Formats: sequence, structure tokens, C-alpha cells
Amino acid sequence: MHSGPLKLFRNDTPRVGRWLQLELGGGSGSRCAPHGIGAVVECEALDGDAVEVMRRWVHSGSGYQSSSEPVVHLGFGVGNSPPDGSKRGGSARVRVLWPSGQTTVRDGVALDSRVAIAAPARADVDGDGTVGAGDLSAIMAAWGGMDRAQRSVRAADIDGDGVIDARDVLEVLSGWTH
Ligand SMILES: [Ca+2]
Ligand SMILES: [Ca+2]
Repeated sequence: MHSGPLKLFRNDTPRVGRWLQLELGGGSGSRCAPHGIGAVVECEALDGDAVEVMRRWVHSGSGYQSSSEPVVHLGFGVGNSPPDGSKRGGSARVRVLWPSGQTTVRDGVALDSRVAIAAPARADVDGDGTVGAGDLSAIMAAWGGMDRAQRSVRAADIDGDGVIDARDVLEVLSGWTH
């Protein structure tokens, strides 16, 4: 019922699993929507010999006139934490597949932590955090490409005009960081 009183529910069950919270950036300076909306997160959690893989599409508006917190919360069962909630080791390899076609990879992210991952700068085609020769190479590899279903083509079309040409090269040169 939409007219009933508000209720607050709290989950008091013991925390035995592992978790990771990702605050995805976006907006100005990038080619991505705020909070990473539209991105896909792939996460490989490792704890000792245990491995768990998870894939999550980042979206909004899952409830009636509402939305969940814009933080990607992943829960894992790998190497369960002791019931007292004390932390153990374990890390994750996180890949963020941005809607622009760019990709960010983070290795060694500690489990049971919250990390911020900013969307790559506009001209950071290969998503390595800098704008430079690697991005020119990525543009050359996709030169003239028109198949926007290919992530490498979308990433290389920095100005989004549908072709990969000298104007995209100029975007790299004007954003050059090293
Ligand atoms: Ca780059
Ligand atoms: Ca272009």
C-alpha cells in the first residue's frame, strides 16, 4: 500500500559474509553518468584458496518513486568472516566497464572496505588513469571503426561523433598528461 505509514526495517542477523562497496564516479570531466549509472562491475574476490566472481549492472530506480543508495554493494561468501565481525585478509580484482567503452581495472582491493573509483577522463581511452601514448595507440587500433557495439570503438570515439578520426587524436593531444 502506498498510503500506509513509513516503516524502518533493520537487519540484525550476524555478519558472516565478506563485502565490498564501490563508489563510482562520473559526470564532469568524464564521458559517464554520475554514480557510474549504466556501467557493469565485474569483481573477483580472493581469500586464501577461495574465489568468487560477481557481475553487477549499475542502475537506478529499482523501487517505486525511489532508488537505492548509489553505492555498489557486493556481498561474498568467500572465506566467511568470524561471527564477531573481525576482519580477515582477502582482496578483490575489480573491473568497471563504463558505458563509454572505457575500462578501469583495480587489483588488490581489500575486502570489507569501501573504495571510490572515478570514471576515466574523456581522452583516457584505455582507462589507465593518464592521457598519453597508450590512448593514441588505442585510437589507431580502432581507426575508422563504425561498430559501436565494440567497446574499443566506443572508447576511441572520444567526441562521440560516430567516427574515429583526427578529431579524436586532437582530444588526446589537448588532454595529454604525460
Ligand atoms: Ca590512458
Ligand atoms: Ca570521433
